Amino acid sequence: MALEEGSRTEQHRQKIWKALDDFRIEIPSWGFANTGTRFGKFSQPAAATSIEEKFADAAQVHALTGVVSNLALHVLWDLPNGTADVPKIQQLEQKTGIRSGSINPNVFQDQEYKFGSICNPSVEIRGKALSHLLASVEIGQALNSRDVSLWISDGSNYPGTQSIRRRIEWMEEVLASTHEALGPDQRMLVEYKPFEPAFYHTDIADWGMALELARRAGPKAKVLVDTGHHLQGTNIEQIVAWLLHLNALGGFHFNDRKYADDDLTIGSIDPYQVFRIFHEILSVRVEDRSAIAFMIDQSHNLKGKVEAMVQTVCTAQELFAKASLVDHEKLAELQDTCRLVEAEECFRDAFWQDVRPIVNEWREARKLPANPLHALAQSGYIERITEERGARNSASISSYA
Ligand code: LRH
Ligand code: MN
Ligand code: MN
Repeated sequence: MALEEGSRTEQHRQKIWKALDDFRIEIPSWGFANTGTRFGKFSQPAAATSIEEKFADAAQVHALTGVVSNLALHVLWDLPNGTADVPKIQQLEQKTGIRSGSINPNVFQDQEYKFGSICNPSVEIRGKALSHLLASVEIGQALNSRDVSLWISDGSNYPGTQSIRRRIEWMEEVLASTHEALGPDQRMLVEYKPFEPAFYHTDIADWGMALELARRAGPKAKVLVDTGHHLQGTNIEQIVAWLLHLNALGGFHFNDRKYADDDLTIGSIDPYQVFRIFHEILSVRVEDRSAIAFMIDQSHNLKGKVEAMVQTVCTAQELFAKASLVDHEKLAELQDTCRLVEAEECFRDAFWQDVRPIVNEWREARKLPANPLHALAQSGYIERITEERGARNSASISSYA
């Protein structure tokens, strides 16, 4: 019996180590800065106040976890001068060892986008949005970054106020022109979201619309699944299975939610859902696993930002490790013979394994701290950045007192 258990642990170890060796995750620059809700922002003394500090925080998360060598950049927030900021970013890459990850154009903040960006009835404003998308493609090329992630906030608030159909045509034109500008190794990822900031119709509201727009734009366009961008009860892993089947899955923005686009820590509300998504990915043979970008899109209004990001990465690794334990052969056999309870138990058995001791061993073998959160607390990093950034952060937030 003990022998059997020993060999099961050894099997688990092998599966988990292999899965973790392949696992990389990208973190967002905006996850380190002060962010809030539409009701206001609470300033955190340790929040990053500049692109230098965002790179420094990303490097700290990477030093502790070893799996986050890319930092996603939001053009307007991180490269306000467009391509002119590229040399500065390259210097930061050199200094920190962190590479630029996906490039995120921002066509949602400018006052001119009040009635939309790439779907705006004004041809001038659509042209302006296209120029920004093209500049983002150029930034991506200059930084050797593969993915340009497009989130289009366009939509309307009241029925009859906009032509949904004409907006589709305008959007198709802009996306085709953006696709045309992509370099040979570049991709564009189309993100969808059902509502917010628009509350009646959103121009790219779900995966069907994103998929069709990507297909029409061209072969380098794929769908980006933000796990928080679905209506309650949506079966996200089924969407993932379909996109995998169609070779149209570009990647993820991982986060968790209880109600809407809450941007909470991955797996904090429903870890089983992340497990089920990872299972879909691990159950198909893809030639190049890195073709599915794992990115985090979270903003921590209340939690410490670096702590939350380390916690995020560790949680993602744990859930990926659990998903790697599913016995695919056995599961397929049980599914094919419709042995429902046994099939479900085979699936759940992987989910309920405590993988943390093996994940910690893997970390130690890779000369990483066994407990990254504990190591962060011991490192003095948070105290140092709190002291360095505290005054800047309190000055940047006004009080209503
Ligand atoms: C929109 C979104 C999108 C943005 C990011 C900051 O809700 O998910 O990906 O670029 O948040
Ligand atoms: Mn997102
Ligand atoms: Mn979002």
